[in-house]
Amino acid sequence: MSLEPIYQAVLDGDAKGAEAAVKVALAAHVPAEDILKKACIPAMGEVGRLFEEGEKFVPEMLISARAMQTAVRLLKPLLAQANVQSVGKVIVGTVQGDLHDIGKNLVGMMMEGSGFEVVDLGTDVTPAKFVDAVRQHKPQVMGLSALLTTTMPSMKNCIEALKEAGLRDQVQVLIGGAPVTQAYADQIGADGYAPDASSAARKAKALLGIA
Ligand code: B1M
Repeated sequence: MSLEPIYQAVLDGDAKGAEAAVKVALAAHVPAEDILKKACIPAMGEVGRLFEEGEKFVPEMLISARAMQTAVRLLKPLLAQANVQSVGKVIVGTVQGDLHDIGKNLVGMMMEGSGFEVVDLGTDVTPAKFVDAVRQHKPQVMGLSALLTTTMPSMKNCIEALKEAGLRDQVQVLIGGAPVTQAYADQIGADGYAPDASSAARKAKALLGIA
């Protein structure tokens, strides 16, 4: 079936339309992952392109993001069907100065779906907060998300803060987000990079040596 109504509703920032269209697709047994990957994510990509070209503005990006989040709420139970036994604990957060959370939320969901216990620290998370969370929750993986080139350096600051706190050896640092690359991960000494939410969950398992 065509996923165009979902794509269009997210692009237009029509949350009610997105909700209705997702319900129709789910009723027609379209897999949740297809709805996400073939309609919602491309629609947000198009929003970004239109923003770059000056055809959309910040408030429109925001209402598209809300429409996407409405769709994602319906998909979440299907994407994150909990495994019986936890394979480990992950903390995720969007780094300091950065308020983009859709990608980070998807990473959390896919991690949950892969059997991880997820602690979500939210957005605009300072290196000190990440360090405190590592002390408190003792995760095996710390996942950092950044969507702005200007906030990427905060990822490096988080790694430095872990080193200063003597915790660097206790947690695997996984990074991602649209401007982030494997080369950047190597440059700042992160343990891993993943380009999207599904590969983030796979990479987290690989870092822990889980098949
Ligand atoms: Co902003 N924004 N935004 N924005 N925004 C971008 C990122 C931008 C690329 C748009 C553009 O110019 N084309 C641009 C950044 C340019 C740059 O730095 N090079 C930009 C800008 C400039 C800004 C503001 C500065 C605009 C302004 O105020 N003038 C401002 C900054 C605010 C701040 O953070 N301090 C701003 C604000 C906003 C909104 C609040 C309006 C809204 C965010 C709402 C929200 O998140 N709740 C917003 C949005 C929606 C976008 C775009 C359009 C969409 C982002 C998104 O949700 N994509 C975005 C353009 C774009 O990305 N094409 C843009 C969908 C999401 C599923 O993808 O987040 O990439 P993504 O996540 C993916 C992967 O990256 C990966 O997996 C995810 C799923 O597959 N991933 C990881 C993410 N984190 C990971 C972590 C991992 C592994 C993988 O391991 C731990």
